[in-house]
Amino acid sequence: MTRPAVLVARAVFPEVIARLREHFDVTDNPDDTVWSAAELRARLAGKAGAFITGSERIDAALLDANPQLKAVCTMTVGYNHIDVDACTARGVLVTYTPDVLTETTADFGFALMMAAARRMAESERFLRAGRWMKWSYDMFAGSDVHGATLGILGMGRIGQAIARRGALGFGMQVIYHNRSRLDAAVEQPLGARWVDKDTLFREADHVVLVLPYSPAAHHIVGERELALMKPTATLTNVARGGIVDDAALAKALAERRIAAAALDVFEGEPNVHPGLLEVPNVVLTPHIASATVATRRAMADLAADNLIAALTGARPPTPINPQVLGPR
Ligand code: 8YV
Repeated sequence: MTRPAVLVARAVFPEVIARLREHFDVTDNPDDTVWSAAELRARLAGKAGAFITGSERIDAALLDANPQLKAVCTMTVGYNHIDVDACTARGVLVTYTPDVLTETTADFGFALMMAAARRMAESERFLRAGRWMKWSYDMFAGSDVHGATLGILGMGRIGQAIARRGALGFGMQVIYHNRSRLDAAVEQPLGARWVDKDTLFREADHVVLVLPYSPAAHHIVGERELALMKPTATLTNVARGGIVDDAALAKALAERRIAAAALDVFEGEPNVHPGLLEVPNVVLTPHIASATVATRRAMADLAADNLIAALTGARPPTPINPQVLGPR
């Protein structure tokens, strides 16, 4: 019996490739080349399944060129790189990797927020440049994290995990904005208070963005929102590029209209807005919030579990559009 053919679009753990090879005829990408849209489309020819990351775009044109494709399994929790409606309309299953990265991503978001508040990257660059000559009372004086007001935009799984760190570990007051208010059972243990978006920007000492990207969220943080923030406040983005207007943020940082920012995601990454590279009061990391060995392995394993189930008639653990699944 011929085995289904699948494409693994980027390099992943050899153990995960080996597992996939037990079920499928696997074409992988050990050199980790980032393919153009046309290359990806061409390499998917004859493939029933695609194992992808956040760098691969799945759209209607790609699906139309590959009508044999049955499953797209991404090793990400965000899925704005996939046109899910186009997949559903063509009966293509889409799966993602929620939960396994929640705590790891929350650790990193919290660390970035602390690094911005306490000016860690800025002061490290100063020391490495050989500029540390003496102690001074106000050298790199930042703002406190403990006891401060934490403002979370997007109170999903990762937002709640960051809120837990702030409320239970650092005595922070948590305010949040979400389309819908959370149950009292979730709010109460954290002392979390729902506020409208403008109030969040006005009142928070540290704003953390954890909402999924959608066209409605494009530049949800721009010049207007930055102007609402306190001049002592910080902004951290571990969500997606495009949620923040990076040009407006670079300007606000340069003019010290907010104290500092910390960014793990960027508009048009891996390119970074040149204005952000010039300002000292921003911590910049290359989209690594979920990057621990254990978590990346759990993400890859879950994506593989999904692909194996999808193409062997079993129920995939984490589908995004389960409506395309027939009875299994
Ligand atoms: C990934 C992420 O590292 O899961 C997500 O949505 O943004 C990150 O965890 C990245 O997208 C992998 O391609």
